[in-house]
Amino acid sequence: MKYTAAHWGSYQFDPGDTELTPLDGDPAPSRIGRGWVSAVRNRDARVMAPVARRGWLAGDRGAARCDDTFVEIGWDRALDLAASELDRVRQTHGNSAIFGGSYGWSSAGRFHHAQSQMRRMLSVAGGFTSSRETYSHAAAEVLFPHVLGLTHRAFQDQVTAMPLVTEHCDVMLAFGGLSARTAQITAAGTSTHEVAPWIHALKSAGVRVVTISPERGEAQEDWLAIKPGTDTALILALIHEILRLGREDRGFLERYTSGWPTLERYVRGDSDGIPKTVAWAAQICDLDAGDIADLAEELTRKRVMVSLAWGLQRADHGEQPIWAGLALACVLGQIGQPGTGYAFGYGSTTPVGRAARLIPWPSLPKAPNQVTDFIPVARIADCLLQPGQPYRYDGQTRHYPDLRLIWWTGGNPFHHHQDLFRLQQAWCRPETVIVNEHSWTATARRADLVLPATTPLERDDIMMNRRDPILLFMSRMFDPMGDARDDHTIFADVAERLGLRDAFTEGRSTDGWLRHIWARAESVAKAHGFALPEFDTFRTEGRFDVPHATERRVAFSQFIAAPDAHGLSTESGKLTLFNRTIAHMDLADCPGHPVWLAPIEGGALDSGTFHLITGQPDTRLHAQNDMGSEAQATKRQGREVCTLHPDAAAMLKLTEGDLIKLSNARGACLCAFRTSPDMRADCISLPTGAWLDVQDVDGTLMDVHGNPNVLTIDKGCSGLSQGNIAHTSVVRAERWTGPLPALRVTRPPVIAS
Ligand SMILES: Nc1nc2c(c(=O)[nH]1)N[C@H]1C(S)=C(S)[C@@H](COP(=O)(O)OP(=O)(O)OC[C@H]3O[C@@H](n4cnc5c(=O)[nH]c(N)nc54)[C@H](O)[C@@H]3O)O[C@H]1N2
Ligand SMILES: Nc1nc2c(c(=O)[nH]1)N[C@H]1C(S)=C(S)[C@@H](COP(=O)(O)OP(=O)(O)OC[C@H]3O[C@@H](n4cnc5c(=O)[nH]c(N)nc54)[C@H](O)[C@@H]3O)O[C@H]1N2
Ligand SMILES: [Mo]
Repeated sequence: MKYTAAHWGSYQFDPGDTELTPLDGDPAPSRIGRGWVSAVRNRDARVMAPVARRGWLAGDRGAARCDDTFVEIGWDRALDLAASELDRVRQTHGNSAIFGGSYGWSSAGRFHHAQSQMRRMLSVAGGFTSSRETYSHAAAEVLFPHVLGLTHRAFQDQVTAMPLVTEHCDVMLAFGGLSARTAQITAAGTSTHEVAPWIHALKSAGVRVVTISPERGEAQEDWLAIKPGTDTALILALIHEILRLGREDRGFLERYTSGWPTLERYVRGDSDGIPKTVAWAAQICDLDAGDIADLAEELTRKRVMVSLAWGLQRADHGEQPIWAGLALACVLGQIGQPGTGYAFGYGSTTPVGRAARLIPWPSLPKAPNQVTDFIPVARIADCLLQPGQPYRYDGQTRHYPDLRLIWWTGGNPFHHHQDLFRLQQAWCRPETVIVNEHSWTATARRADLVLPATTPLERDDIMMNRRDPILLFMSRMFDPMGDARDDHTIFADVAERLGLRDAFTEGRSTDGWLRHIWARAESVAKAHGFALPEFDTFRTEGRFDVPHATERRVAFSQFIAAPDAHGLSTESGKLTLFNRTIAHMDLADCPGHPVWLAPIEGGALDSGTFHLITGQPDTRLHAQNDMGSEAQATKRQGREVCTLHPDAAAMLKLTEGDLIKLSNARGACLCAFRTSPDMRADCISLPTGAWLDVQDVDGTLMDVHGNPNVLTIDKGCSGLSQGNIAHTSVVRAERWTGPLPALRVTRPPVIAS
């Protein structure tokens, strides 16, 4: 038996197999995995050989970096060109002109992690401008250290264990729902999927899960169908109603929080003249005032977990709902008790709240980056369009660097960024774009040099995840497709051309690195009281189960038990409900306490327009595996399928088989549709990840495949975090009466050498 792993799960196979079987013992294997092999064996989707863009070879520095033809150039020339371009840019403009932020999920496996390999190489070559935070939860990453005294990662590591919620909670307020769809995923791989069974367990135990979301979500009966972007108003009204009833936990607020009096004055309306009553929130959130009041009253009598999905803060003023949610949990006073309190990210991925012991397994050692400049990750288009311009970020006024060379590995900005037509303009600015990819993604199609990488199924690696009870030796299943090479090999060969091979590889082969990482893992295991097998034994057996792997944590339990001895690393040592540091930043879009601020789009909607919800796709990880069988099987006429309410479909006069055009001032796309009563009638949900296919249709540039990021807004949440606001946008929808353009999403024109 051999094993392998992906972010969506772990698999076993026998030598010679061409299909994967989910790992024994996984109670709910992911559907995404069913499309993995077909996606990576799809020759039309794979980059088969190193290529350069024809215009770039002829000296064009960007203007036509969109729909050009590529030329096969062979590995030697490709590596020479990559190395000499890197050298030219660092000599001419300095290393800060090289952008190695390269955001993206790449693939599971400790050693062949694409970004780690690339950043190591760029670091030994003198450094690169990096990026901070993630597209997943940037607002939380910047806010939490101020208000919780913890990094987002540290807080995620102590989110209360799921079984404790089943045992001790009466009401789970699930802002953004609780979803087994998103919990298919764990960064770096997962051996099992326990969120779908957990949702069943909650129900069997009689825990009332209240889904607060524009869509009902999976199998959840209690649904408050909130208008998108208005959760903060609802939360403030719940607090207001609890105050009106006189049932706030004053003891908790005094002992464990700072700044409550300021927030209380705001909620009561003393500071701005607007009491945040249930009636006030009802019209903002489009909910029934009586339902909000009843819910508030119930919360004061029950054991409550305030749970927010990550998606809530991927929106304009995304800091506010998660900060307000913390305030609500403080008003209820149940933080630090088993199964109640405050949580962020249950179900957003598998490991949040997993009852597993944390073991800090090693990864590829970093090399020091001598360039300290960075950008907030979602500000890439602003940076390219406005070099030198100032922007606010976490209390600083910073300036965008002048980037000349972009090297992207293991990510797909033409999937993940917002307002992709704007990114396309920005993408013409750098002198050179190099992309390592195994597939012809929209980003690879917009590169000057494309270096074909292997997939995890084509190489040996190790799956070790700090929250996973199983270690796997990932064995190669197929030979590399075409001329694909491992990212490590590619970067070692580039380093060689710069005279830096040994600095990059430390003299190790791939096998030597796997053994080295395993040797470091052995020390980690020893420190945790158990022994790992010898490397060769592990390689042969393929699987190691960590002993005594269970741990049932309670978030903030130490602080609650002894607030003086275990004070938080915030400005007051307590949970901050008004924060002086943030207040002193003087940001209109993120003042010193949670506030209701209307989002940039989505107030009163004109007829024919809808809120656009662009959540994670069920059949793939972002844009990965879109060309695999599982994602393809759900498309209609080859297009991505959006969901809308039957009344909305009737209003648009849609009939079965129609396509829809979604548009706004930023762009337009075509998609198919399905109807569902489990969706607000003023919302359309179009999952992310359909490979971008921009075509000129009757004089209009549009994506013809169903990629929502041509419609989303490229703006930061606020001057605090600068996180993306993917969930905030409004679109016009109409029945498509034009021609049906043929899709052009796979290999672009390539001239053989
Ligand atoms: N509208 C909207 N947009 C969003 C979101 C949203 O909710 N709404 N969500 C955002 C979020 S949370 C995220 S995390 C981002 C995700 O955005 P990305 O992480 O950029 O998306 P992926 O498709 O996972 O891109 C990973 C790429 O790495 C490549 N890759 C995999 N393995 C390897 C390898 O070994 N070597 C090399 N060289 N390449 C490899 C894959 O082929 C793939 O193209 O999207 C964001 N975008
Ligand atoms: N299958 C699959 N799973 C994934 C991924 C994937 O690509 N595919 N990506 C992974 C990644 S990188 C991440 S970061 C996580 C993200 O995980 P999440 O952020 O939890 O997922 P989303 O689908 O973006 O949004 C969650 C829910 O929020 C709801 N929502 C949208 N707007 C609002 C609002 O204004 N108010 C409220 N109350 N609800 C709202 C949506 O309807 C959706 O049901 O998912 C991970 N899991
Ligand atoms: Mo994410």
